Amino acid sequence: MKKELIGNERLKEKVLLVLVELRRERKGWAIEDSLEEMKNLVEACNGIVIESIICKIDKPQASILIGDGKLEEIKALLDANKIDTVIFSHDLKGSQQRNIEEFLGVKTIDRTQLILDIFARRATSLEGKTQVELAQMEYLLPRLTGKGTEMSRLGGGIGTLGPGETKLESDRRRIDQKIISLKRELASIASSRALKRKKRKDQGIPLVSLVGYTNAGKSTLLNALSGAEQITKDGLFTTLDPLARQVILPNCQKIILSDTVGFMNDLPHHLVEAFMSTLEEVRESDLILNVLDISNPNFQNMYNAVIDVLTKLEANEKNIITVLNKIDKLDSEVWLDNYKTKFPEAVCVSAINKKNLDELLNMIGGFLSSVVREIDVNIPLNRMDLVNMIHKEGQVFSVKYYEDRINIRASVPNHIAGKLENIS
Ligand SMILES: Nc1nc2c(ncn2[C@@H]2O[C@H](COP(=O)(O)OP(=O)(O)OP(=O)(O)O)[C@@H](O)[C@H]2O)c(=O)[nH]1
Ligand SMILES: [Mg+2]
Repeated sequence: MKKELIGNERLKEKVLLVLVELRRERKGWAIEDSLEEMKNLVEACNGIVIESIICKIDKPQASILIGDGKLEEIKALLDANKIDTVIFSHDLKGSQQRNIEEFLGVKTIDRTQLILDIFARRATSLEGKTQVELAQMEYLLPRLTGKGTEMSRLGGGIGTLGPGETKLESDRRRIDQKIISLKRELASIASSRALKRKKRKDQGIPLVSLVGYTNAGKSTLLNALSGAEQITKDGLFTTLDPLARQVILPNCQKIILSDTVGFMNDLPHHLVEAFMSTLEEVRESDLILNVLDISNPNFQNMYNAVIDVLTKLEANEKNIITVLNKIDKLDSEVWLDNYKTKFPEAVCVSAINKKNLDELLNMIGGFLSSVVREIDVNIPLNRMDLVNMIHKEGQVFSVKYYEDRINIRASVPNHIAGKLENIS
């Protein structure tokens, strides 16, 4: 499985992938799909996979995870290919990582570290950076055992040790403190986010969240529906920071459409936890659009992975519309028959070609019709406050002025409609 390098590929960090398959942990992902995804993850870190090796094991070995023979095989490949880094698809315990690194003599990391690295590269906002740093610290803490001097770069330094305290204890203490302060920062960001959400809720504008596997086309869809200019790219985890935009549906109803971080199979749990304040948007939304790249042969596993994350977020019971995206990449005869039977409730779109977006918008309107109500009310002339409220909170279709009243036809949130029931 060796790759020949061309052009600027020569400048990239050269990686050997070790794909570990624990026989009892098999989850329906074909080994080629896992390999493809690992390669994309490496690419997202500006690396290039030169060699890959598959290890099928029954039980992890405590000291080196895989068998001695395989490790020898890896060492031989390293020597022959000038490889910089070895990446394991399976999580490594701190001691395993150290033992393997010592034996191989090159940097060795696991999939979680790789994903954390991508997130660290992509984070731009204060919230994103804080979330990633928290996930990194949580990952590091249990792996500190015996790492001694290497950890000193994390902070502190000469003169920071208490009397009789070991390096390891002080490192651990520093990281613990850092975790506490990061959590505090995130809590304050989360509360200001919650405040904004409440304000929006009070206004009665429904929140619709885009979720889906990374690279499914969520940001492209947000741009197509709202005219936003969210960055889109063929690659993993392009979006980390949420972005919300107002969209007006064909029935004149306003909604807020929000884009967020992509999901992935076996997303490191520290990351999911650290990104909770961002993902809270999903949990609080009135409707979820689950965007699926139907042109990817592995779409079923990707769909399952997204449902798993939604379940972790306790958002799987919400109203969900499945959006099968990238239909332009399919042979039309095939997708119509095959995919429509798999996802009968889904809407098929091409975000990039803006195809079938009206159907999607109408569907959103249909789902949200329980959140808003159409009204036809007569308001006394001395209640201009109500007229203003309808203008502010809803979509006004017509206003007619009479001698003794104002007639308004509009679509307003249910609670506003309730306030107007006994007027006139
Ligand atoms: N052919 C085709 N490509 C699409 C379509 N929608 C999105 N893409 C492409 O798919 C790639 C990923 O799109 P994004 O919108 O960045 O995907 P995302 O879901 O936001 O990805 P993350 O932010 O990484 O989670 C880009 O290269 C898009 O141009 C589509 O309908 N058809
Ligand atoms: Mg995106």
